[in-house]
Amino acid sequence: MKTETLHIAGQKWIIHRYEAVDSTNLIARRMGLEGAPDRTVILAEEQRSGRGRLTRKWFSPRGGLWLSLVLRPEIEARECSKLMAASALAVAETIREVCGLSPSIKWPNDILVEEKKVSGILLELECCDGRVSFVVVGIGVNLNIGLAELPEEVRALAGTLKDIMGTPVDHERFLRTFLQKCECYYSLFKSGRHDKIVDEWRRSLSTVGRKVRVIVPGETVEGQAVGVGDDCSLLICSVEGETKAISVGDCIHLR
Ligand code: BT5
Repeated sequence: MKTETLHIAGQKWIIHRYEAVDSTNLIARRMGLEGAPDRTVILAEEQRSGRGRLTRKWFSPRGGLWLSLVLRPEIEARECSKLMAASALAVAETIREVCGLSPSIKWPNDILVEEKKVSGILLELECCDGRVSFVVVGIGVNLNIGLAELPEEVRALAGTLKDIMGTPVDHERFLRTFLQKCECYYSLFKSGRHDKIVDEWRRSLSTVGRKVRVIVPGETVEGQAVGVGDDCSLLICSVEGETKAISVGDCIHLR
Protein backbone atom coordinates (compact mmCIF):
# COMPACT_ATOMS: atom_id res chain seq x y z
CA MET A 1 0.00 0.00 0.00
CA LYS A 2 1.27 3.48 -0.87
CA THR A 3 0.02 6.65 0.77
CA GLU A 4 0.14 10.19 -0.57
CA THR A 5 -1.38 13.52 0.37
CA LEU A 6 -3.08 15.88 -2.01
CA HIS A 7 -3.91 19.48 -1.10
CA ILE A 8 -7.08 20.71 -2.77
CA ALA A 9 -8.44 24.20 -2.05
CA GLY A 10 -6.60 24.20 1.28
CA GLN A 11 -7.92 20.80 2.35
CA LYS A 12 -5.85 17.66 2.86
CA TRP A 13 -6.94 14.50 1.01
CA ILE A 14 -5.05 11.34 2.02
CA ILE A 15 -4.93 8.67 -0.69
CA HIS A 16 -4.12 5.04 0.16
CA ARG A 17 -3.34 3.11 -3.03
CA TYR A 18 -3.72 -0.66 -3.11
CA GLU A 19 -3.21 -3.21 -5.89
CA ALA A 20 -5.87 -5.90 -5.43
CA VAL A 21 -8.43 -5.81 -2.59
CA ASP A 22 -11.76 -7.47 -1.85
CA SER A 23 -13.67 -4.18 -1.70
CA THR A 24 -12.45 -0.63 -1.13
CA ASN A 25 -15.66 0.02 0.85
CA LEU A 26 -14.68 -2.69 3.34
CA ILE A 27 -11.20 -1.22 3.80
CA ALA A 28 -12.66 2.27 4.11
CA ARG A 29 -15.06 1.11 6.81
CA ARG A 30 -12.26 -0.61 8.73
CA MET A 31 -10.09 2.52 8.47
CA GLY A 32 -13.03 4.68 9.48
CA LEU A 33 -13.54 2.57 12.61
CA GLU A 34 -9.82 2.92 13.35
CA GLY A 35 -10.16 6.72 13.19
CA ALA A 36 -9.17 7.61 9.59
CA PRO A 37 -9.61 11.37 9.14
CA ASP A 38 -12.21 13.12 7.03
CA ARG A 39 -11.29 13.07 3.29
CA THR A 40 -9.47 9.72 3.31
CA VAL A 41 -9.44 7.92 -0.06
CA ILE A 42 -8.97 4.18 -0.58
CA LEU A 43 -8.05 3.40 -4.18
CA ALA A 44 -7.53 -0.05 -5.67
CA GLU A 45 -6.37 -1.26 -9.07
CA GLU A 46 -8.67 -4.26 -8.86
CA GLN A 47 -11.43 -5.56 -6.58
CA ARG A 48 -12.06 -9.26 -6.09
CA SER A 49 -15.47 -8.81 -4.45
CA GLY A 50 -16.64 -5.33 -5.40
CA ARG A 51 -20.13 -4.65 -4.06
CA GLY A 52 -23.20 -2.90 -5.37
CA ARG A 53 -26.32 -2.04 -3.37
CA LEU A 54 -28.33 -4.79 -1.68
CA THR A 55 -25.35 -7.21 -1.75
CA ARG A 56 -25.18 -7.15 -5.55
CA LYS A 57 -21.85 -7.68 -7.25
CA TRP A 58 -19.82 -4.89 -8.81
CA PHE A 59 -17.33 -6.24 -11.33
CA SER A 60 -14.01 -4.44 -10.98
CA PRO A 61 -11.22 -5.68 -13.25
CA ARG A 62 -7.85 -3.90 -13.53
CA GLY A 63 -8.09 -0.64 -15.50
CA GLY A 64 -11.21 0.76 -13.82
CA LEU A 65 -11.33 3.48 -11.17
CA TRP A 66 -12.40 1.83 -7.92
CA LEU A 67 -12.30 3.98 -4.83
CA SER A 68 -14.00 4.77 -1.54
CA LEU A 69 -14.06 8.01 0.42
CA VAL A 70 -14.20 8.20 4.21
CA LEU A 71 -16.09 11.39 5.05
CA ARG A 72 -16.94 12.73 8.48
CA PRO A 73 -19.62 15.37 8.01
CA GLU A 74 -21.70 16.27 11.06
CA ILE A 75 -25.07 15.23 9.74
CA GLU A 76 -28.16 13.17 10.37
CA ALA A 77 -28.66 9.94 8.43
CA ARG A 78 -31.54 11.40 6.37
CA GLU A 79 -29.22 14.02 4.83
CA CYS A 80 -26.97 11.41 3.25
CA SER A 81 -28.97 11.30 0.01
CA LYS A 82 -27.47 14.73 -0.70
CA LEU A 83 -23.99 13.27 -0.40
CA MET A 84 -25.00 10.57 -2.87
CA ALA A 85 -26.27 13.29 -5.22
CA ALA A 86 -23.07 15.34 -4.77
CA SER A 87 -20.91 12.29 -5.55
CA ALA A 88 -22.87 11.47 -8.70
CA LEU A 89 -22.60 15.10 -9.83
CA ALA A 90 -18.82 15.02 -9.23
CA VAL A 91 -18.47 11.86 -11.36
CA ALA A 92 -20.64 13.26 -14.16
CA GLU A 93 -18.74 16.59 -14.24
CA THR A 94 -15.41 14.73 -14.33
CA ILE A 95 -16.53 12.61 -17.28
CA ARG A 96 -17.66 15.76 -19.08
CA GLU A 97 -14.41 17.63 -18.40
CA VAL A 98 -11.83 14.86 -18.84
CA CYS A 99 -13.50 12.75 -21.55
CA GLY A 100 -15.50 15.43 -23.36
CA LEU A 101 -18.61 13.21 -23.20
CA SER A 102 -22.17 14.08 -22.16
CA PRO A 103 -23.08 11.93 -19.17
CA SER A 104 -26.51 11.81 -17.59
CA ILE A 105 -27.55 10.70 -14.13
CA LYS A 106 -30.22 8.07 -13.64
CA TRP A 107 -31.77 8.36 -10.21
CA PRO A 108 -30.48 7.48 -7.69
CA ASN A 109 -26.91 6.34 -8.37
CA ASP A 110 -26.15 5.48 -12.00
CA ILE A 111 -24.03 7.60 -14.29
CA LEU A 112 -24.84 6.84 -17.90
CA VAL A 113 -23.12 7.69 -21.16
CA GLU A 114 -25.10 6.94 -24.30
CA GLU A 115 -27.67 5.27 -21.99
CA LYS A 116 -25.07 2.75 -20.71
CA LYS A 117 -24.03 2.54 -17.07
CA VAL A 118 -20.40 3.61 -16.82
CA SER A 119 -20.36 4.31 -13.10
CA GLY A 120 -22.21 3.40 -9.90
CA ILE A 121 -22.10 4.67 -6.32
CA LEU A 122 -22.59 2.83 -3.05
CA LEU A 123 -23.02 4.94 0.06
CA GLU A 124 -22.76 3.29 3.47
CA LEU A 125 -23.19 4.90 6.88
CA GLU A 126 -21.59 4.08 10.16
CA CYS A 127 -23.74 5.24 13.05
CA CYS A 128 -23.00 5.41 16.74
CA ASP A 129 -25.58 6.39 19.41
CA GLY A 130 -28.01 7.51 16.70
CA ARG A 131 -25.49 9.82 15.06
CA VAL A 132 -23.54 9.35 11.82
CA SER A 133 -19.93 8.80 12.85
CA PHE A 134 -18.68 8.55 9.26
CA VAL A 135 -19.84 7.88 5.72
CA VAL A 136 -18.19 5.63 3.14
CA VAL A 137 -18.87 6.65 -0.45
CA GLY A 138 -17.79 3.92 -2.87
CA ILE A 139 -17.43 4.93 -6.50
CA GLY A 140 -16.77 2.67 -9.44
CA VAL A 141 -16.02 4.03 -12.92
CA ASN A 142 -15.48 1.77 -15.93
CA LEU A 143 -12.49 3.76 -17.14
CA ASN A 144 -9.83 1.77 -19.02
CA ILE A 145 -11.56 -1.55 -19.39
CA GLY A 146 -13.24 -3.09 -22.40
CA LEU A 147 -16.83 -4.28 -22.24
CA ALA A 148 -15.56 -7.76 -23.08
CA GLU A 149 -13.76 -7.82 -19.71
CA LEU A 150 -17.08 -7.59 -17.89
CA PRO A 151 -19.22 -10.69 -17.51
CA GLU A 152 -21.92 -11.40 -20.08
CA GLU A 153 -24.69 -10.70 -17.56
CA VAL A 154 -23.92 -6.97 -17.33
CA ARG A 155 -22.86 -6.24 -20.92
CA ALA A 156 -26.31 -5.22 -22.16
CA LEU A 157 -26.59 -2.36 -19.63
CA ALA A 158 -22.95 -1.45 -18.96
CA GLY A 159 -20.60 0.79 -20.91
CA THR A 160 -16.93 1.69 -20.53
CA LEU A 161 -15.33 5.06 -21.16
CA LYS A 162 -12.41 3.52 -23.06
CA ASP A 163 -14.77 1.79 -25.50
CA ILE A 164 -17.02 4.82 -25.92
CA MET A 165 -14.08 7.15 -26.57
CA GLY A 166 -12.10 4.61 -28.57
CA THR A 167 -8.99 5.53 -26.59
CA PRO A 168 -7.75 5.08 -23.00
CA VAL A 169 -8.45 7.80 -20.42
CA ASP A 170 -5.67 9.40 -18.34
CA HIS A 171 -6.35 7.65 -15.01
CA GLU A 172 -4.42 10.15 -12.83
CA ARG A 173 -6.01 13.17 -14.47
CA PHE A 174 -9.43 11.61 -14.01
CA LEU A 175 -8.72 10.88 -10.33
CA ARG A 176 -7.41 14.38 -9.55
CA THR A 177 -10.22 16.12 -11.39
CA PHE A 178 -12.74 13.92 -9.60
CA LEU A 179 -11.26 14.72 -6.16
CA GLN A 180 -11.31 18.44 -6.99
CA LYS A 181 -15.01 18.19 -7.85
CA CYS A 182 -15.57 16.20 -4.64
CA GLU A 183 -13.87 18.92 -2.60
CA CYS A 184 -16.01 21.54 -4.26
CA TYR A 185 -19.29 19.73 -3.51
CA TYR A 186 -18.19 18.52 -0.08
CA SER A 187 -17.28 22.03 1.06
CA LEU A 188 -20.68 23.23 -0.18
CA PHE A 189 -22.30 20.40 1.75
CA LYS A 190 -20.37 21.11 4.96
CA SER A 191 -21.12 24.82 4.79
CA GLY A 192 -24.83 24.04 4.65
CA ARG A 193 -25.35 25.06 0.99
CA HIS A 194 -27.45 21.96 0.34
CA ASP A 195 -29.78 24.00 -1.88
CA LYS A 196 -26.98 24.37 -4.46
CA ILE A 197 -26.49 20.60 -4.57
CA VAL A 198 -30.21 19.92 -4.88
CA ASP A 199 -30.57 22.53 -7.67
CA GLU A 200 -27.72 20.96 -9.64
CA TRP A 201 -29.24 17.51 -9.00
CA ARG A 202 -32.58 18.74 -10.39
CA ARG A 203 -30.84 20.06 -13.50
CA SER A 204 -28.74 16.94 -14.11
CA LEU A 205 -31.13 14.03 -13.57
CA SER A 206 -32.20 12.47 -16.85
CA THR A 207 -34.89 10.55 -14.95
CA VAL A 208 -37.11 13.60 -14.53
CA GLY A 209 -39.66 13.80 -17.34
CA ARG A 210 -39.43 10.07 -18.05
CA LYS A 211 -41.97 7.33 -17.50
CA VAL A 212 -40.42 5.14 -14.82
CA ARG A 213 -40.89 2.03 -12.75
CA VAL A 214 -39.24 2.19 -9.32
CA ILE A 215 -38.87 -0.91 -7.21
CA VAL A 216 -38.80 0.06 -3.55
CA PRO A 217 -38.72 -2.40 -0.67
CA GLY A 218 -42.10 -4.15 -0.70
CA GLU A 219 -43.61 -2.09 -3.52
CA THR A 220 -43.34 -1.13 -7.19
CA VAL A 221 -44.27 2.41 -8.16
CA GLU A 222 -44.95 3.30 -11.78
CA GLY A 223 -45.66 6.68 -13.30
CA GLN A 224 -44.18 9.88 -14.61
CA ALA A 225 -41.07 11.22 -12.84
CA VAL A 226 -42.14 14.83 -12.35
CA GLY A 227 -39.43 16.30 -10.16
CA VAL A 228 -37.06 16.08 -7.24
CA GLY A 229 -37.82 16.86 -3.60
CA ASP A 230 -35.59 19.06 -1.41
CA ASP A 231 -34.23 15.83 0.11
CA CYS A 232 -33.18 14.57 -3.37
CA SER A 233 -36.08 12.09 -3.47
CA LEU A 234 -37.74 11.33 -6.81
CA LEU A 235 -41.31 12.61 -7.23
CA ILE A 236 -43.47 10.21 -9.21
CA CYS A 237 -46.97 10.96 -10.41
CA SER A 238 -49.00 7.76 -10.85
CA VAL A 239 -51.70 7.25 -13.51
CA GLU A 240 -54.25 7.92 -10.77
CA GLY A 241 -52.70 11.38 -10.40
CA GLU A 242 -51.19 10.76 -6.98
CA THR A 243 -47.63 12.08 -6.41
CA LYS A 244 -45.25 10.08 -4.23
CA ALA A 245 -41.76 10.97 -3.03
CA ILE A 246 -39.40 7.99 -3.26
CA SER A 247 -36.09 8.09 -1.40
CA VAL A 248 -34.62 4.65 -2.14
CA GLY A 249 -35.14 2.11 -4.87
CA ASP A 250 -34.16 0.76 -8.25
CA CYS A 251 -35.38 2.83 -11.15
CA ILE A 252 -36.07 1.69 -14.69
CA HIS A 253 -36.58 4.28 -17.44
CA LEU A 254 -39.54 2.98 -19.43
CA ARG A 255 -39.27 5.48 -22.27
C1 BT5 B 1 -23.99 0.25 -7.75
O1 BT5 B 1 -24.87 -0.65 -7.22
O2 BT5 B 1 -24.07 0.74 -8.86
C2 BT5 B 1 -22.86 0.63 -6.81
C3 BT5 B 1 -21.51 0.29 -7.35
C4 BT5 B 1 -20.42 0.76 -6.44
C5 BT5 B 1 -19.10 0.20 -6.82
C6 BT5 B 1 -17.95 0.81 -6.02
S1 BT5 B 1 -16.38 0.36 -6.65
C7 BT5 B 1 -15.60 1.00 -5.27
C8 BT5 B 1 -16.47 0.66 -4.07
N1 BT5 B 1 -16.13 -0.63 -3.51
C9 BT5 B 1 -17.13 -1.52 -3.65
O3 BT5 B 1 -17.10 -2.71 -3.27
N2 BT5 B 1 -18.19 -0.92 -4.25
C10 BT5 B 1 -17.92 0.48 -4.54
P1 BT5 B 1 -26.23 -1.08 -7.90
O4 BT5 B 1 -27.04 0.11 -8.30
O5 BT5 B 1 -26.83 -2.05 -6.96
O6 BT5 B 1 -25.79 -1.80 -9.25
C11 BT5 B 1 -25.22 -3.09 -9.23
C12 BT5 B 1 -25.53 -3.74 -10.58
O7 BT5 B 1 -24.72 -3.12 -11.60
C13 BT5 B 1 -25.15 -5.22 -10.63
O8 BT5 B 1 -26.19 -6.02 -10.16
C14 BT5 B 1 -24.87 -5.42 -12.11
O9 BT5 B 1 -26.08 -5.63 -12.81
C15 BT5 B 1 -24.34 -4.08 -12.57
N3 BT5 B 1 -22.85 -4.06 -12.64
C16 BT5 B 1 -21.94 -4.79 -11.96
N4 BT5 B 1 -20.69 -4.44 -12.28
C17 BT5 B 1 -20.81 -3.45 -13.20
C18 BT5 B 1 -19.87 -2.66 -13.91
N5 BT5 B 1 -18.54 -2.76 -13.74
N6 BT5 B 1 -20.36 -1.74 -14.79
C19 BT5 B 1 -21.69 -1.57 -14.98
N7 BT5 B 1 -22.62 -2.29 -14.35
C20 BT5 B 1 -22.19 -3.22 -13.45
